[in-house]
Amino acid sequence: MTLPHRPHPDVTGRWRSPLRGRQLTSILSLVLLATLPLVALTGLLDYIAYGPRLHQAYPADVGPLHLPYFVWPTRPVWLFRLTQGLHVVLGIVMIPVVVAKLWSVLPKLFTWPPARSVPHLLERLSLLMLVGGVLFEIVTGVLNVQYDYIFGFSFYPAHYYGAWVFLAGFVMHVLVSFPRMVRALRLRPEPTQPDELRAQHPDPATLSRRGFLGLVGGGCALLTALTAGQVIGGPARQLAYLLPRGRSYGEGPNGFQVNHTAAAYGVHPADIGPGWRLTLSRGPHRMRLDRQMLAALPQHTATLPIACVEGWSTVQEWSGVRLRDLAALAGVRRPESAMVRSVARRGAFNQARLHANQVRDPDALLALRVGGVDLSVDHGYPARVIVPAIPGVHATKWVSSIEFQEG
Ligand SMILES: Nc1nc2c(c(=O)[nH]1)N[C@H]1C(S)=C(S)[C@@H](COP(=O)(O)O)O[C@H]1N2
Ligand SMILES: [Mo]
Repeated sequence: MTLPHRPHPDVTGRWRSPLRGRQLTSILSLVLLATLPLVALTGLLDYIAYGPRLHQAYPADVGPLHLPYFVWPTRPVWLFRLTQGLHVVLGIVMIPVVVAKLWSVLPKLFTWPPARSVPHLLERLSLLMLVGGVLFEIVTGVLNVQYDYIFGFSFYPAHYYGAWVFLAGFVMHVLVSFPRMVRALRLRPEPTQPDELRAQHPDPATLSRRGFLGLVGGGCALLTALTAGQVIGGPARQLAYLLPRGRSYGEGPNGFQVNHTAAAYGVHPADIGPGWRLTLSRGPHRMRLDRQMLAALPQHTATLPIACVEGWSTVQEWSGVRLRDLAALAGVRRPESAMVRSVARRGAFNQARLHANQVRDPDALLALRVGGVDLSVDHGYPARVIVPAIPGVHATKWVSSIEFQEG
């Protein structure tokens, strides 16, 4: 699409950086074009992982923004760890590129007159959606990762709808600007259109374009170092200052992240003491087991990640009773879904519904132990759910009941 001839946007000549120009902007655009779709895609996949089919994704009803939902698989076991890790880490790592790109086109924000024609007005509206959307997603995403629900509104619908505003702006912007970017990267100046990003009265250079790009890349590398360890694990975890490093830890094999302790979620010692019982049910039929009875059932061990939407994950060796064995005990041969509830009195996630594949998977457990020892109270003692590739929020701790539905 060729737009009508553009007058130079900077009538005052106050933009002085000699670095600005079509080519710099295009290099940054190319990087964002290659990465932001991945951030958006992994974010949307994570929404599907939450189980919108079971009406437990937030927001639950998205009207026309309904995606082609599918049942989130349980294999590979690291799938959610990958999608969520990529979403959060890449989203944070790209912040310097987004800022640099916005800086590089800043003079255009002050273009006068604001709209010369209907196509120009549409282009500017799409830019408003794009820039507003990307900044909104960065701010809400980063705040959600760093703090505990500090918003006056719910993070999930805000971030979800914000993503669609961003995506709409992004697609329109790519359609309009792609040819321009390609031309600029081929170093073939447009004959009829001067480079409107180049300063009219540039100051002397203090930094080369290569130096500027190095600075941006260095920022990205630093952010990678400060975040990726929470997903990759190992010694790099110590460096991951920018992702919540677990607000507390336990002892021995229980010494891994806990976002929310039992105390924080209103789990009283009496709820999980010797009087604790697990209720299994199928329709009106129910049975109750104490922890000794559970421990006497066949035990299975699986090495599985627990991956939180806030970007961190950890792989542990869990053991306990297979969910499908518990279903069979409740008289359900072909479980279609299971509703898991917790004794916790507070917290947004004290229940979760599991899909048929999540109940039937041979590694899907009601875990009693981790790393060879009993779960600590903060990790969900007496029993918690662990299912391959499940979002952390559905790995319910301090389970009180499981209600199975027959297929
Ligand atoms: N009962 C209950 N279980 C829960 C939660 C909760 O809020 N209540 N939080 C979940 C979340 S968000 C994650 S990521 C995993 C691990 O959380 P943790 O770090 O608090 O142990 O447990 C899940 N289990
Ligand atoms: Mo989480």
